[in-house]
Amino acid sequence: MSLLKDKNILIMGVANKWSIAWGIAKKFINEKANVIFTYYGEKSKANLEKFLKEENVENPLLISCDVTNDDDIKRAFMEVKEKIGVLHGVIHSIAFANKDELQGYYYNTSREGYLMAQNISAYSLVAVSKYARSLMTEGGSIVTLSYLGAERAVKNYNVMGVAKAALEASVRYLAVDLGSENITVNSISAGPIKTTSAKGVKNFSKLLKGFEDIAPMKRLVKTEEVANTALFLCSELGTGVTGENIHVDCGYHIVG
Ligand code: 0WD
Repeated sequence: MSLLKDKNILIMGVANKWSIAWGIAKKFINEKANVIFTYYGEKSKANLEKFLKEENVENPLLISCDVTNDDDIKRAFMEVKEKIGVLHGVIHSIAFANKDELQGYYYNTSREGYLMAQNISAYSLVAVSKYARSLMTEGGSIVTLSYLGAERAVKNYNVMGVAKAALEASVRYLAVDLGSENITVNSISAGPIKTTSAKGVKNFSKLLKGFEDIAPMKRLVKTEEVANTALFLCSELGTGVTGENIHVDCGYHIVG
C-alpha cells in the first residue's frame, strides 16, 4: 500500500543524511509521495542532489529558502505554486540557536540570541503556514518537530526550549486557524537523535546515555520511527488529528 500516492509534500530542513527531515523524506519517497524540498545553503543542496540520485528520484524540485526572510519564503512558495500547484503536506524540520547559548545559565541568553532562536525555530512555522495554506486547496497536513525541552527545563537546552514552547503553542493556534480549511497542524516531540543540530547542545552524548537508562523502552528513538509518525499525520490515517504534540521518544516523557 502506498500511503502518500498523488500527494505533493514539501520538506524543509534537510541538511545532511543525519537530518530528521531526510529520514522523513526517504519514508515519503517510499510511500510514493511527490516530494519537493527547500534547502538552506549550497552544501545542503549538494547533499540533497546526491541523496535523491541514490534514491532514484528523477528531476526533483529543490528550492532555496531562508526562513528568516519573508521575501524568500514567498518566492519559494510561488515557485511551488507555479511548478506543482497544489500542496498536501509540509514538513517543517528547522531550528537554530547559537551554540554558546545551548549551555550554562539560561539567564545569560542574549536578546539577539533569544530573538534569533525564536525567529528561525518558531516564527518560521507561522510564516510558512501562511503560504502553505494558500496552496492546500484540497486540505493538508503541516507537521513540525519539537522536543521535550519545550515542556520541561532540560539542562543546556535553554533558549531552544523556550523557542520550542512557542512552536508548540503556535501549533495549537494554527490548528484553530486552519481547521475549517481541512488543514491539520501538529508537532512531533522526538527523543534525542544524533544530528548536526543536536550536537550543538552541550553534553549531548551524556543526554543520550541518560535517556537510554531512563526511557521505558531502554533505548534511543530511531529517525525512522519519527518518520513513521510524520507519515501517519500526512496520510489519510491521520486526518482527525490536529493541534497535537505527539511524543515519539520511547516513552521518556512519562518518566524522565
Ligand atoms: O535530537 C534531535 N536531533 C531532535 C531534533 C530532537 C527533537 C526535535 N528536533 C528538531 C530540531 O529542533 C529541528 O526543529 O528536529 C528538527 C530537525 O533537526 P535535526 O534533523 O536534528 O537537525 P539538522 O539536520 O541540523 O536540521 C536542521 C536544519 C538546518 O540544518 P543546519 O545543520 O544547516 O543548521 O534547519 C535548517 C537547516 O537546514 N535551517 C534553516 N532552514 C531555512 N532557513 C535555517 C534558515 N534560516 N536555519 C537552519
